[in-house]
Amino acid sequence: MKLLVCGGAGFMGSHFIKYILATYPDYEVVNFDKLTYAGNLENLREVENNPRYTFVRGDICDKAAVEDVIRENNIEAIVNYAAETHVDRSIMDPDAFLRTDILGTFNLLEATKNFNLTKMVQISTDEVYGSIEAGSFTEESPFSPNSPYSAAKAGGDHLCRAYFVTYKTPVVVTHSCNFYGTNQYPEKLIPFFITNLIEGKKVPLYGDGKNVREWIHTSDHCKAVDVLLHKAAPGEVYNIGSGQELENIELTNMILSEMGFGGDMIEPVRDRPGHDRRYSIDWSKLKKDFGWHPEKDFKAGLRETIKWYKNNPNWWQPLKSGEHREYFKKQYTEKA
Ligand code: NAD
Ligand code: TDX
Repeated sequence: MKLLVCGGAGFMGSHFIKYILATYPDYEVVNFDKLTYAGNLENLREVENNPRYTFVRGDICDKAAVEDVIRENNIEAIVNYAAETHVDRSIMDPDAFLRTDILGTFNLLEATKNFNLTKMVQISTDEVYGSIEAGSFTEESPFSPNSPYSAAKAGGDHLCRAYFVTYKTPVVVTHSCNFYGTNQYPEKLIPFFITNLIEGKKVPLYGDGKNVREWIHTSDHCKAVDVLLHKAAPGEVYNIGSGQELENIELTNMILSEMGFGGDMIEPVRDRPGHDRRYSIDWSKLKKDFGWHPEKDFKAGLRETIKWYKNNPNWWQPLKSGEHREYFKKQYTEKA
């Protein structure tokens, strides 16, 4: 198969490219990525000389560039990871979120339709469902997004549905819980807190720290997307979850204790505006239809992730310094 992975220089997209090249010896992958602040070709060093891997710099909002990359590489299917992804950035500056997460998705749907591709997998998030006090979101739960990020992702997802209903475009949408693992940009909770602690800095915990997130390891997410790329029927929607729910304060304490620090390293800061209280995903459909289930033990995965950041300062230090430092100054670090 000749696969176009959009956003393949980011965190999960780069894991997926490495997974596909290792799992399918006859597959060819084209990575189409704009290289925003979140795109990093260092994530793909180990495959950059693989003859089955090609990198093309481009923007999914650029219709002609999307058409060119598909035509020139005889692409058969798309997996779309390209998005603006950080909720805090969407609160400060939503513009790029609306363009990439809605208009970019629209361009990929148009291309999937016009080039008669066999499948487009749209990687989306549990955040489109909003916040849930008890129980878990199913694929039938209504959308109720609360941040510019989740509203933009919901817009892209609605277009996917409309393209299937109207044109029978073979698109499959995923709604996943929070990812964790190596190579995650150090603005998200787990890598931000780990790298702060390595630097001897405190970790800013929003609000009362009791917001709940569900966490899935990169390896389990790659396997789920593999199954959906090959087996899911066009027009289907699948939740991808793990059951590994934690309050932020519980997760923070796990990171602190694993790294040999105490609660004095927590800095309570003002809450994120519109902060969703709890996400929880019912992924029984994915298990029932394909037998997929998460395999990675969370504590083991977290330990490996911490070890990776400790061993790879050359990867993350440049991302917290220089021009990037301005962003970290603006994070919600005002005292509560
Ligand atoms: P990321 O922020 O690490 O990487 C995004 C990648 O997309 C970067 O390489 C960036 O350069 C690229 N990109 C951004 N705009 C682009 C554009 N206009 N054209 C081409 N490339 C562009 O992302 P991630 O955290 O790996 O998330 C990947 C996908 O998974 C996103 O769609 C996100 O909404 C979804 N998701 C993420 C999580 C999570 O916990 N991180 C959870 C659920 C769903
Ligand atoms: O400094 C922080 N302090 C803090 O308390 C940061 C960065 C986060 N938090 C809290 C906010 C959330 O409750 O930790 C939780 C996790 O925050 P993020 O890592 O920013 O992730 P979240 O907002 O849950 O969104 C993530 O999961 C769903 C991804 O960024 C999205 O792309 C994905 O769709």
